[in-house]
Amino acid sequence: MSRDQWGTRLGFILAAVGSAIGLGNIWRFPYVAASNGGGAFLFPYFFAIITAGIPILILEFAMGHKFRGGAPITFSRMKKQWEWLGWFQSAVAFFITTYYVAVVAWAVSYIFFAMTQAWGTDTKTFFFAQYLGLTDSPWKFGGLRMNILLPFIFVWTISYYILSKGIKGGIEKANKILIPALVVLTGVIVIRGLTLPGAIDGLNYLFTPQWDKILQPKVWVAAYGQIFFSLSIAFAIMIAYSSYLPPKTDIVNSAFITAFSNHGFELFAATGVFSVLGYMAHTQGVPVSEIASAGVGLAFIVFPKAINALPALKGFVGATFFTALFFAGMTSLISIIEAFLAGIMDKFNLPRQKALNICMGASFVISLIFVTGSGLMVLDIVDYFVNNFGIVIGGLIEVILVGWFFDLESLRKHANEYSDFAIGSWWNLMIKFITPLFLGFMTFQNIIENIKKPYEGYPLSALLAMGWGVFAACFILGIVFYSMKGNNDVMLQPTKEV
Ligand code: LEU
Repeated sequence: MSRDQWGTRLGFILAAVGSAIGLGNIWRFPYVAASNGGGAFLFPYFFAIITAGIPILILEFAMGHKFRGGAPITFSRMKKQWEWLGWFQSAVAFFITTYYVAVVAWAVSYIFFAMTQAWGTDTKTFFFAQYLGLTDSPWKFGGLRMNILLPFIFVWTISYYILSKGIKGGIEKANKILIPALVVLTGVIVIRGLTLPGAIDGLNYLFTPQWDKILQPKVWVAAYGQIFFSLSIAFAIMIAYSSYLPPKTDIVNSAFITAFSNHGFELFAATGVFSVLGYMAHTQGVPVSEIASAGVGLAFIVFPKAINALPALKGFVGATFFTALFFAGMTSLISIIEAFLAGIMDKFNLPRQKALNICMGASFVISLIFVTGSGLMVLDIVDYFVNNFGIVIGGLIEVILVGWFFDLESLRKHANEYSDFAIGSWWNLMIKFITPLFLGFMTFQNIIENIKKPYEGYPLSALLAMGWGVFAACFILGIVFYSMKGNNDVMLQPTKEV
């Protein structure tokens, strides 16, 4: 069986950018930044991009490209036992999929709500009580929410359709349409936002550093977590995507384009969001910090409120924002599914359709928990643990193994082989020393903090089951899949040289 392949390099870059740009940029970044010191967050954020984001992206592109497989097979080709890490990262991707799809589904509902501002004036009650039917404990599920189930199935169906068409005919095509559309839609929001009175207060809030915050380890872990999440690194996606590249590819350039587009877009979208928030603060005479600190609900509670406050074209601006969120989410969602799908197809030598049915079937069933009344709380816990521990620790193990127990230099040479500009030995330095040191220290601190103080005051049983439990499940799934008999030795070759 020959391996699927991207049609063009542009197609690959668009898909990688599409994976990177997602809910993380529009929905997650503003609230993570807001709850970690606003502008103060930007310093660790940029630090993490340079020391970890870009170097790891280059690393993963080089690995996937060189070893031509999803994360498990790629790691196993580097060293047999490392296959476990590939499955651990795939399991992280699997769990992210289960809640990511729910947020994309909310975005779909909100496109319609936005048209008539169906959310009314009390957008908080609307979101929590009416839409989500939120219960008072993560353990009280309260049944499936039919109103969410519909958009939820819609999102699953589109993902299934795109993925069943394969790399070139499905993922590449979808990104070629959705990414340009997303840029235009976000541009509309940014222009609208910046031309509103008070916009500058919102931007000041985002860009003014509050230096006292940056001494807290949690802010740094959040920054690393956000960079990993946002760039789709350390959880199998970029390894899988680059495994479909033709042999002669400019790895370094592709990685830089992907990272710059992602972070550029992140700040671009945040400019739009924060200027609209600034306007709202301006009309209500309250500080932006009060408005921006809404956590997960920022996009679904605060933003609708800001839409209500607009002088004109409320329906249009609102629908534009949520359509952007939907498109951004779709292109990322398909990439997370592809991440573990590739692992399953490779190892068990299954045709795409069959592997897709198994992978999506399993994630669909688990994802139903996010369509219940306690969905938001479970999501908050899973997202927090998966990001701050699952992704970050997966990334940490990756850089330590590859940096210290593998011929890192050979990967640098591989990355440079067809690249317009070559990466120097600074790259080895980042992978070998800087990233593991920083990440290791921060993660350790963060584990201690979380043991001392349970996250967000959730019941311990819920944190154990849904937070630490999911994290432990990634380890176990890693071992289980690693021990299964598969077909690791079949090196699938690309069909043609481009
Ligand atoms: N990188 C994506 C985003 O920023 C998330 C990932 C899970 C695909 O939303």
